Amino acid sequence: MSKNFNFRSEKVSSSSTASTSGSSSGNKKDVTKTSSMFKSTKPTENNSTTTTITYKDMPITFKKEDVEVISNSGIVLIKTFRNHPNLQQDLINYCLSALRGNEEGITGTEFPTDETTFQKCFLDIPFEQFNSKFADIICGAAMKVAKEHCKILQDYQDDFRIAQLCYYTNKGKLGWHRDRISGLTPEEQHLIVSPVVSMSLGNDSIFSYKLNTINETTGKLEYGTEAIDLQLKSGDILIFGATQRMFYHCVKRIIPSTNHHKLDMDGLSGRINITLREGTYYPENIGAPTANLF
Ligand SMILES: O=C(O)CCC(=O)C(=O)O
Repeated sequence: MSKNFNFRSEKVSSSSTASTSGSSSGNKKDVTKTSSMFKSTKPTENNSTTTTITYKDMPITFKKEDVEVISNSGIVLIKTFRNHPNLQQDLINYCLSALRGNEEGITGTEFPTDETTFQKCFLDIPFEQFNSKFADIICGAAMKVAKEHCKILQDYQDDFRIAQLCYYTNKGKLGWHRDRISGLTPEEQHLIVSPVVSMSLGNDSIFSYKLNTINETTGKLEYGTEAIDLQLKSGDILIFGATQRMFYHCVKRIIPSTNHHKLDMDGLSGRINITLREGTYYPENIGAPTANLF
């Protein structure tokens, strides 16, 4: 068993979710714990916390109604940033700049156009190189809010090591897959638990997923079979961890002309996705896949 990652122990109980973390997050930045840019207040009337951050002198409050717990076993959708186009625009500018290789230390990649045979491009960067201000917001504040609403996410350590930036044209898709960690055995893949944070920008997409369950008799994780569609909008943050960390998911399609805030994508339309997660950074994991894998 690899000691370098966070794994679930498979106990014989449907609530067997305690971590046996083999993690060595070492000197990695734990933005959930260390960030001082966001604060929580506890309103007395409903006994739930609210978190407020300040972005460019503007307060952004994570309201309860903007947080949707899709599954208590580990999926949360945070819609707070839908109504913060300035933050979305800054994130888009950063992602396009990084994908083009215009951020220090980041090698760019090729963009799809109407003439190319591929419909998306992506690159991985080490989490430490991902813009720390955005990491504080997405992996710090939003992750903290997700944990407040979905308690199982508190059982496992966050361990962000890779930031994947992806641009999809309006024809882009991504086939069914689990977010595996390269180098782990199939048995180890099955036990990964540390959360993934995935942010959408630009046009809406139809994201589809299959919910995992824990077999009550064997205590083992079972993969879901029923596909459920979710329309992701610009600014949305989807967090999945714990029992759902390895759920099957795909991007069925991008919906053109749904960039409601008319965000400037520098001549492009389509959609950007930022995915932050545990993993091993491979510099060669960069490029423009030729197939949509559907
Ligand atoms: O674009 C998305 O919303 C999902 C991205 C994804 O699943 C991946 O990069 O593995």
